Formats: sequence, structure tokens, C-alpha cells
Amino acid sequence: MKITEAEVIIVELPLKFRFETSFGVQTSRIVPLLILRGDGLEGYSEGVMTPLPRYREETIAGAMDLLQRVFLPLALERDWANPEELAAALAPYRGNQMAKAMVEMAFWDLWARYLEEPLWKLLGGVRQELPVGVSLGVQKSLEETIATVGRHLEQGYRRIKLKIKPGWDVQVVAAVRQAFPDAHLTVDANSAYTLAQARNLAALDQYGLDYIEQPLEFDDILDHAELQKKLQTPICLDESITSARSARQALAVGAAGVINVKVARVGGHLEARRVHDVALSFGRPVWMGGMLETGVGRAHNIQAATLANYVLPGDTSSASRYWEKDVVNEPLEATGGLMPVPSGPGIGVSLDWDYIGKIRVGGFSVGG
Ligand code: OSB
Ligand code: MG
Repeated sequence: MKITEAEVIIVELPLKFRFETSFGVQTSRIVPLLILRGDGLEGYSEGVMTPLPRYREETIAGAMDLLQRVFLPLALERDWANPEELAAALAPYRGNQMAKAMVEMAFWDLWARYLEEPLWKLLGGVRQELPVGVSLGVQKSLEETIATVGRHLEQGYRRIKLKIKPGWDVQVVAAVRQAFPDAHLTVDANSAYTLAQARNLAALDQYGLDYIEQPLEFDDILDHAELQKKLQTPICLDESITSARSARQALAVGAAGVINVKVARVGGHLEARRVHDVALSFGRPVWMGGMLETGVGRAHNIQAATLANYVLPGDTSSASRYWEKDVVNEPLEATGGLMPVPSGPGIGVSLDWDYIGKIRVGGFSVGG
């Protein structure tokens, strides 16, 4: 299939909540949307890189430069036999998984629409609805934390993830556990601790957490393996896993018992499926993470999380939690903690062009 035109539209959307993590506070998202056109069809993706490199190294400015100068011209060069061929052409460029994922994911959507199949079928998915949890930012007080957790449990979310950082950890988890003795609880430190603080983290063992997400450095594996020896609670890696190779190495050395897969963090659907398969070969479960996506990235994540080893609840919460108004026309809403998988071709959502026009802050086209 030939891609004849690529358009990037950068939009800015206000979040409905203030999202505080150990690495900063977010109140809106700047989202580069990619539209690939070919054969009278369109395929969509969104970039999850951030203005500043606070999650991983990638930034919006860096990604836009690479897309405009290198990745999109390359995508328009050839008549691709399948998404595998396009992914192979992007592979020689090092790192920049989120930028490459934009191209790969939009092409998967275009390809699936061309074949008139939902993306999950082409990826080998087996699920029509997904168990979902919710990721809650650091709140203003313990009381507010308990109230927020309670509200989301009432909405049916099957797992609550609390953001922690030094000084906001054990007492929060203790209070939430006391208020909700049976809830599935996890914590996410976004790399806020060092191995020297292992004892603070071991103090969390008594609260029956499902896992502790990314306690140590964003690119570390070996210190996590050391830490895991000192913890009963399984470690879940997020930032550190950027490929099937890093997933295999992490599982082989005991740095993780669980993996948070983010399709965009590992470079797209093909690599995400490889990470899923590696974890399965180690007998370890995965779950689908999130980057506060709009309906575009959210729909991709939902499609990808239909594979068999996504057994733990993901961060693919209802779109209405994040946005007063989404950039897609279709609602992506969970009920009773289950997110239905769209059944239409491709990722199963369409763009709300009127709204996108209103919130557009930049963009460019290649080809066409
Ligand atoms: O660490 O999982 C993370 C959001 C932005 C960046 C990193 C993370 C997160 C979340 C929110 O935890 C997940 C979501 O609701 O999309
Ligand atoms: Mg995380």
C-alpha cells in the first residue's frame, strides 16, 4: 500500500484533573495527531512524547523534527507490502520509539481499514472487552486521596494505582488500604527512588499491593533486580522497557514480575506484541499502560490489549475521565470496569475535525 500524504496536527486539550506525579504536574496535553492518507482512506495515531524529557528522553520538538525530515518522507517513499515492512525500514534509526510508533501505528490503522478488519483481529487479539483500572495522581491530602479512590472504585474500576514519591508513600498506602481492605491497589513511583531507599519501599510490602511500578531510574534494569530481592511485592517495569530485548533482559535477571506495556513507548504494535510474547514465555502477565491519551491513542491501546496475556487491568480508563470533549467522535467508555473493544475497521474511531480545528496549535504536511 502506498501512503500518498502525511499530515501532523498538533492540538492542545485541557485535562479534567490536575495530574501530579513524582516528575511533575500536568493540567493539559499537547498532542501531535498523525494522519496518513492512501487509497482514499486515512489512518490515525497520536504522539505521547512530552514537551520536556521528564518521562523518557523523547520530546515533542525532537519528534516533530525527525518526523518531518526523516520518518514521514521515508513512509511516503515506497509501496509497502505490509506494516512489518514499514517497521523494518524505521528500525535502523536508533531510539525515538515514540516518534517511530506514530508512523507505525497510523499505518496499522490505515492497513486495517484497507483490509476492512478491526485492528485487534490483525494483531491476534482474543478479547472483546478489557478489565480496566485507573491511575490517580498525587492528591492534596490523605482525605482527598481516600475520597478519590472511593469514587473510582464505585465507578467499577478494578485496580487503583496511586502515584508515590519520597514523603508521599507509606502513609498514603496505609490510609488507602485501611479504608479499602479488599481493593486491588498498586503504586507508581516514576523513578523517584534509589536502591539506597530499598527499606522505604520494603515498608510497602505489608499492604498487599499487586505490584510497585518503576521505583528506580528510568533506564535501569540491574538495580531493579537487586531491589526485587529485598521486596515481596512484585516490581512492574514501565519506563525501563523500550523493546522486547529490554523486556527479556529484565525478566531474565528478575528485575520485574510484571510489565506495563505502552505501545508507543516500545515503538509500535509489532514490538508491543513481542514484549507481550516475551512476558508470556516467562509466565509473567502484562497490562496496558497509558500516557493520558486522547481517543486516538486510547483506541490503539485498547486494540493492542486484546492479546491473551493482558490479564491485569490496564490504565485504559474511560476517555470522559480525562477530557470534557475528546478528539474522536466515538465514546470510549468502560462500564463495570470493562472497556468494550470497538468493532469497526482499523482502530474503530473517527476524528472530530471541527473540534480539532478549534484546538489546533500547529502542524505540517508531507507529500500530497
Ligand atoms: O507512569 O504510567 C505512567 C501518565 C503519563 C506518563 C506516565 C504515566 C502516566 C499514568 C497515567 O500513570 C496513565 C493513564 O491514565 O493514561
Ligand atoms: Mg508508570
